[in-house]
Amino acid sequence: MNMAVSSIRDEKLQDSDFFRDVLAGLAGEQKTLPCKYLYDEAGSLLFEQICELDDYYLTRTEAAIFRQHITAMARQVGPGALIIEPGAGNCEKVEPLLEHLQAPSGYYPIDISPEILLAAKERITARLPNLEVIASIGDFTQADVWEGLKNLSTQKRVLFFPGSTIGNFTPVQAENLLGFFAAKLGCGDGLLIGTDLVKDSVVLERAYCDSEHVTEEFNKNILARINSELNGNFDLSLFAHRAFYHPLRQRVEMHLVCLKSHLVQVAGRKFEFAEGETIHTENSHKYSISGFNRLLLRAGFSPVCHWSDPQQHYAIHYAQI
Ligand code: AVI
Repeated sequence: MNMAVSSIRDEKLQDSDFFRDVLAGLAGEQKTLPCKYLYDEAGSLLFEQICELDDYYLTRTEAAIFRQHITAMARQVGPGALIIEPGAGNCEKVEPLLEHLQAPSGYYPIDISPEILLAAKERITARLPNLEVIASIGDFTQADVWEGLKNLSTQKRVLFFPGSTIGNFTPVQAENLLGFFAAKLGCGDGLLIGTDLVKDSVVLERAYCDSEHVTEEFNKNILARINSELNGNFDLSLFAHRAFYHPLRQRVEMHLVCLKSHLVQVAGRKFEFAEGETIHTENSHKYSISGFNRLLLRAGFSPVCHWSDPQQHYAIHYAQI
């Protein structure tokens, strides 16, 4: 590569959130990396594999709750509703709900990936030709992707946020995010949201330290991403995957443990790693029903009801403004 091209590339790189967040995260006393960066193309594929694992009970438990209670959920949402889904991805989870709703006025999925969202829109339109699907491309934490809602008239808006995604935010961040969602809704509008419940630590730790080591690969992939996108030289064999339940914080923490003291370079910056030191890569918060109800209230929602599985591993809550 000639010097001019490489300096343009470096400038672009230094302008990215990924660059800034990684350098700031590795410079802290407790090294951290924001979990949203686990999901590049390889990471997203690995996460899909995690969802299929026997040890990872969350996805299949949530799907079973939807299957069993979909009629009651559709009744709770009510007729003529517009369903809004932040971070919709391939929109697979919402389909059974859309099919069971009485005369929904539309579906408004928001996602950063145009390819995945537009393919999903085609699939849903083929299956439900009378449903208006308005795909909004972008980051759901930014105001612009919500603009399209202003032109849509509807009897009621219901936000759909499954997958225990809320668990990857700290309780304060979760309260702020739900408050941000609440501000997009009006009186009588609703929220249908999935949360993983507090439970036995053995079950929790097995879900995040699976016997097939897919979560290990998912966790280490963030280092591979830094190597390829930020010119890093992480040796993945010098890091081990660790995930444990922290009962006081009610969360599973995911870390990468350094196995031997060494120096790592990222985008020309040097970072020292001591043996045993960790990079904290993800939190996955678990809630009790009452704890989550309190969070909903603080964010401006009134809890209405919830549905759970027989083992009380997971819950889907309905709340309204
Ligand atoms: C996306 N999120 C809800 C997953 C979770 O369970 O916190 C991410 C994940 N991390 C490791 N395994 C799955």
